[in-house]
Amino acid sequence: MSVYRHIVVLTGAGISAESGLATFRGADGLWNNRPVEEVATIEAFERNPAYVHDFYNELKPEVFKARPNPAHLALAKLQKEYPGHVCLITQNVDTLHEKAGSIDVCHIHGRIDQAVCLNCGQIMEATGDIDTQTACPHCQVAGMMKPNIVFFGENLLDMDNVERQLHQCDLFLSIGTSGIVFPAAGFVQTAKYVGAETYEFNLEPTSNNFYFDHHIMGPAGTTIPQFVDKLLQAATERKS
Ligand code: BV8
Repeated sequence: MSVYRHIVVLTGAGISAESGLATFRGADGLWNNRPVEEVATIEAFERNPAYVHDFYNELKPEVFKARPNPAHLALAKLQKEYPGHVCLITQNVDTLHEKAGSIDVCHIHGRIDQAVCLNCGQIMEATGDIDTQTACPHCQVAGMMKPNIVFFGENLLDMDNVERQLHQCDLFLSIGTSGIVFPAAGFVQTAKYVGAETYEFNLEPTSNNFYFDHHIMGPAGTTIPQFVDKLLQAATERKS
């Protein structure tokens, strides 16, 4: 196992599965009983904001109840103890990485505990329900609040930072994502292009698996702690 200067980690819904949160495209998929077109597209929000607000308001209690699992905890440990830089990018709108102790988590698809005012642009905490009548606490305008979640057809958040991180990385780990949604599914190509070693952690090979040097199959709650221990072990041996 080498020692790396700059590790970039991309996580998807699969890393939160063992915390009891549904993934999007699995058998218990979040989208299964609600066509994604009705919920997570900017057109759906413009057409029927009340329906989209209801969907996310209903989702909040179970997301906030969930606890980080060993995969989240191992990544937080890696960030704390690894001698190189560890950048954590997530497609997930839950905050289980933060609850596990991770810092500077890059939420490219937003966060379910936040809302954004479409009138003044202010992003704020929103752990309670928001709806079409909610007034913005910043500009007081009502009816312009939106979950701070990136819907299909919207640009991702923090992409300048993501591009910078990817262009510096020498190790890229993709954990619990089906590799279907772009541009996140293309991050591994950038990592490959700059010469990084690439690992995919999943229960099964994904549509993206051609770009990965290594495939570690199994539940992330098992495979990630094992892999993090190997990375830390190699760094310790290098030091001694
Ligand atoms: C954009 C927010 C520019 C809601 C989400 C044609 C080709 C290419 C691209 C496109 C295209 N047509 C349209 C596009 C662009 C579109 C896109 O990619 N569409 C796809 C479906 C083809 N992308 C966009 O629109 C993005 N924006 O491109 O901006 C633009 C601007 C204007 C017009 C056009 C383009 C915006 C994308 C963000 C959309 N929002 N979510 C919410 O989260 O509630 S996406 C949604 O999918 C979630 O964020 C989720 O994170 C993301 C990816 O899903 P995964 O995390 O991978 O989850 P999934 O269930 O799929 O897979 C779970 C995996 O875990 C599985 O592989 C499973 O095996 C594994 N697993 C399960 N358990 C475990 C496990 N692994 C390990 N351990 C376990 N225990």
